[in-house]
Amino acid sequence: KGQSPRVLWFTGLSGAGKSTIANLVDKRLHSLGFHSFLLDGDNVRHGLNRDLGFTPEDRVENIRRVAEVAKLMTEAGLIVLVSFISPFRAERQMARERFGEGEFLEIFVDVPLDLAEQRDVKGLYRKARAGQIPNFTGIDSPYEAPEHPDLRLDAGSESPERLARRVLEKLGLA
Ligand code: GGZ
Repeated sequence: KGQSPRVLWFTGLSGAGKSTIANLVDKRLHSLGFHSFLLDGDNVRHGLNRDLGFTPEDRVENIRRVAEVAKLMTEAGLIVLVSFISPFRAERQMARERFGEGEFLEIFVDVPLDLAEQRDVKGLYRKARAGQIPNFTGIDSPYEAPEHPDLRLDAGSESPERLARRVLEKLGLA
């Protein structure tokens, strides 16, 4: 306790593959007998945080609540995977500070904006460019890339499967 990661905090642009990679890692952790849980937009933004949108203030509050929930879950003994854009350095730092040394792993799912936009898996970038989604990260809302992430994943050129494996290697589990 106090040394091994309890929180795997994935950060990166929309469409970078955060949740895909986090899901693969989560499944693998389960099959290895770990009790883990994935927090992402699907299970948090539709419930606990459904009062929040995408203004800078709302994103700050979104991440604050997510960090607090992650803290509670680690206290309950879970390994928590967190998958949100979490665009601001200050909030990621704030989240890190809730945990002990070595317990928090910041994982930067790094994809060039133009590639995320080209892939546009959900058609959101196109809508954002058309002015239909205000405050879209990378278009008219900033993304502050981590300067010293614990792990950087090159999502521009490697598959989610490979990148999930890199996370497990980092944990000493692959
Ligand atoms: C960014 C948005 C926006 C705006 C809706 N900007 O690719 P997705 O769809 O599934 O993931 C994105 C998700 C981002 O929510 P987060 O809670 O991760 O953001 S933050 O950490 O900044 O609070 C995207 C969708 O929500 N989405 N509007 N304006 N992404």
